[in-house]
Amino acid sequence: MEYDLKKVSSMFDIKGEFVSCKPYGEGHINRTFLLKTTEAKYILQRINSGIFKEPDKLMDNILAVTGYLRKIISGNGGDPERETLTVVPTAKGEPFYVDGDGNYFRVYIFIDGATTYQTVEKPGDFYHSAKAFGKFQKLLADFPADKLYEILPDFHNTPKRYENLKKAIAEDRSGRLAEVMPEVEFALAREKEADIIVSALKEKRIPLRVTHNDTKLNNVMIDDKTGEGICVIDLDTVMPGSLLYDFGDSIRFGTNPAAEDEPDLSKVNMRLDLYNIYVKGYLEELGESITPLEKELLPVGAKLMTLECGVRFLTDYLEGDVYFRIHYEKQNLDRTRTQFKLVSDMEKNFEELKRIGMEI
Ligand code: ADP
Ligand code: GN1
Ligand code: MG
Repeated sequence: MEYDLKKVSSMFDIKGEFVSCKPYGEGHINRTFLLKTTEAKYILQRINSGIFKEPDKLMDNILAVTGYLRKIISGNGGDPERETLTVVPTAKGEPFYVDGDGNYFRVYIFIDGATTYQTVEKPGDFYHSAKAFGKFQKLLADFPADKLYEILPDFHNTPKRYENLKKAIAEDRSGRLAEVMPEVEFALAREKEADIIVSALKEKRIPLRVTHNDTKLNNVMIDDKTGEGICVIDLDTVMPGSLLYDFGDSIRFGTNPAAEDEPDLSKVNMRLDLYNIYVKGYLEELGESITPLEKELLPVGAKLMTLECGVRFLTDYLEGDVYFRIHYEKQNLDRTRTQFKLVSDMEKNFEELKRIGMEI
C-alpha cells in the first residue's frame, strides 16, 4: 500500500521543509521510512495496527519507558536524544497520527552517526550490543512494570506458540503441510522442552522483569566513532518477561554469520566465539543483578528463543504468510530452516554453552 508520506510528515512537529521520505531498515512488522527535511532527519514509521491492535497503548508504553530512561540518561550527563528514542509529537501534541485510511504513523528523532547491523561484521560490535542490552535491562530494573500494558500478551510464551503451530498444522490453510513435514517433526520432537522458562517464571524461580522482547542486533545502534552500543531501539514489545528470552534473541540472531532467511544452510551456524563474547558483555553489565538460576539457564534461553522463532515462522508459512512480511514465496520456510539449523547447532554444543556461562 502506498501512503501520502509528504502529507503524513506535515502532520508532525518537525523542523524544516519536506525533502524526501524513503523506505528504510529491514523490519518484518512495521514500515519504516527515513524522512529528510531541509533541517533534520527523522524516522517515520507506520505502526502495524493489524498486529498492534491498540497503537495508543503501544505509544503510551514507549513514552513511559523513554521518559524514564531520559531522566536517568540526563542525570548521568548523557545525551537523551542519542541514547534513547525521542518521540516527535504531531502538531496537535499527539504521539501518533492516524490518516484517513486508519493507518497509524509515528516519528522519532533520527539518531545520527550510528549504525544498525544485520549481521556481526566486527566481534566488538556484538560485545557492545550485549553491553547495551545488559544496560537497558539494568536501567529498567526499577521501572514500575504495572505502568506497562502487555501489548502483545503471551508474546514469548513458547508453549502457546506450540499451540498455535498445532492449530495451523490441523487446519493446513495454505496446503503447504506436506512440504514441511521434516520441519514439523523437528519442532514437535522438542515440544516437551517448551515450557522450561514459562514454568520457572510461573513458579517464581526466576524473576519477572521489564524486558525488551526483540533484542536483535539490528535493534541496537552502534556509534560509528566509539563502537559503543549507544541506543536500544524498537521498543514496541517492551513488556514484563524473562531476560532469558532477551538474551536468547540476541544469540539466535547475532551468532549466525548468515542472514535470517539464508536458503543455503551450509552458511548458517552458531558461532561459539560470538556466543562467548555476548555472554561476557551481558554479564559484565548485569553484574550481581542476574540470579544464579537465570545464569544457569542462559543456554536454555538461547535454544528456546531460537526454537520459538522457528515455530512462529513455520506457523506463519502454514497459515499463508499472514504475520511476517515476506518478499518471496518461501521466505518464511527459509527463515524456519535457519532457526532449526541453529537449534541443532546449539544442541550439539550445549555442554560447551553451559561451560561458557559458568566460567564468566
Ligand atoms: P522494525 O520494528 O520494523 O524492526 P525498527 O524500529 O527497528 O523497526 O526500525 C528499523 C530500522 O530503522 C532500524 O534497524 C534502524 O536501522 C532504523 N532506525 C529506527 N529508529 C531509528 C532512529 N531513531 N534513528 C536512526 N535509525 C533508526
Ligand atoms: C519481528 O519487527 P522486527 O522485524 O524487529 C518480530 C520478532 C521476531 C523477528 C524475527 C512484533 O521483529 O518477534 O523475533 O521479527 N516482532 C514482532 O526477525 O512480532
Ligand atoms: Mg527492529
